[in-house]
Amino acid sequence: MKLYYLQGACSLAVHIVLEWTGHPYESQSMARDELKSPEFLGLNPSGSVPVLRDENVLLTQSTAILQYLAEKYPESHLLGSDLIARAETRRWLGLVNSDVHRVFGLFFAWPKYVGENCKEEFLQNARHQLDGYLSILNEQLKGKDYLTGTRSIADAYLWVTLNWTFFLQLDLSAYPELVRFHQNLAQDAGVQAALKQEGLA
Ligand SMILES: N[C@@H](CCC(=O)N[C@@H](CS)C(=O)NCC(=O)O)C(=O)O
Repeated sequence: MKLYYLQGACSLAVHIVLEWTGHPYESQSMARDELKSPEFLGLNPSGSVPVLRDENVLLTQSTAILQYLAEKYPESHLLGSDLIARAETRRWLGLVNSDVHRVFGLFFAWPKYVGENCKEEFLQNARHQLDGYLSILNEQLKGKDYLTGTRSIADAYLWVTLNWTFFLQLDLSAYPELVRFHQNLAQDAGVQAALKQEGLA
């Protein structure tokens, strides 16, 4: 099993989940420009991470990879124990991947969308969208340590996206449950190990 990752990117969620499964794996750090090399485009034509190779299985897309790992290692209990619990995990995973991650992408890549003259308004609108999602997540975490009540693949992904707020200097203080969630999970042994692997701790 081998993970291709970019330091601190969404692939860190896969790195954390690989640690949570406790099974051996390899990981390969990629430089951003290497993602567009012919070799890497052969693995993922989108030129993005994460990419996971597991013998003859080659997977892209964070949600597919995370669910693959959770299903491959059911003893890790990272997806949910019954139909409803699994649907709940996928619901939060979907919100983090399709909505939260997408909006963070606007902060990281705003020059792809607007010129310097529109930057401020664009980022204000992005912040407004992000706040909508953060409010929902903050509410969901009230009285819980994890999104669905028990640790799942969705938590790893949420943790990684919240980590980006530090890099982007986005204030999270209006969301005390998210701050608590981020601080608690930062102490998790699997999170610590994945950060260390990526040279971030
Ligand atoms: N929909 C994809 C998005 C993957 C993605 O956006 N990866 C980013 C890192 S978070 C990336 O590789 N960016 C490099 C680039 O686009 O040049 C997924 O969920 O895996």
